[in-house]
Amino acid sequence: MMNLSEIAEFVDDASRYANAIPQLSETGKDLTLEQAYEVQRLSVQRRYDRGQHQVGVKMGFTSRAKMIQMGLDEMIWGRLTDTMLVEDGGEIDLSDFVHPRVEPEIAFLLNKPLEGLVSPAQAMLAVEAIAPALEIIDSRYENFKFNLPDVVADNTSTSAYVVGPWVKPDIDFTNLGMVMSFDGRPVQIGSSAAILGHPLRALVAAAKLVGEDGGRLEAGWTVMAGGATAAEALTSGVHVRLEAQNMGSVNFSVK
Ligand code: OOG
Ligand code: MG
Repeated sequence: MMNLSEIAEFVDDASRYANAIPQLSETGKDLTLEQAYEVQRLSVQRRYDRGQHQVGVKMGFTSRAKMIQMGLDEMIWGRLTDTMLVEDGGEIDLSDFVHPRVEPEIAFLLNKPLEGLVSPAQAMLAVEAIAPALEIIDSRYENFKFNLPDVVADNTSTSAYVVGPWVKPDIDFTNLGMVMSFDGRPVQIGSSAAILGHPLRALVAAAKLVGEDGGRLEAGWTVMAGGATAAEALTSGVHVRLEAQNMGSVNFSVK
């Protein structure tokens, strides 16, 4: 049985070198959820040790569509580092990933810290801007299959994200149409309301979950609210665009 640091090295290497690994839970490495978050912390620490730094957090399983697609129904969170950010209009290389998928999200930019139990109104006061965003998830597990501790240990499949133009949060973003297209053809259509009924609830949940873990959301951080629809597999050469009503668009290409 590997200890938690060895498991952290195992999942970090899988992510670093884009190698698929068997599910921890299928190979005698059954973790509690608490141990899984510790593995995540240790594995992302390895990234910090290589010079990366944390720039935010991402929420997972905040919509029914995502829960149904992956067969899990508990909210999870992971850590974003600076090297995961892909510029709007930029390009990613499939060889850097195992089997990437993309999902439409909303990103929050914070201008003050948020910690623990906060009300939606308090959370809103910490929002500098919001933006349409695309998350590129890439489970390191074979066949993109995992249970809750597996995916938490794997930094909740986080691999890259693209953020569109930041807009002042003075628009009502409760229920805005979101259309994700591949080469101009809509592949997922949804609404920001799919994210916990209101994406702001994802920010409230992020402050709570990170607080329970002994941390807080920091000023300057980006918080990804979670996929509003199911994720779509990426293929070579595809151009991905998300158009979010009243918010603008964000896009990237796959080499
Ligand atoms: C886990 C990550 C979930 C989301 O937005 O719901 C997530 C996965 O689906 O691989 O990022
Ligand atoms: Mg996501």
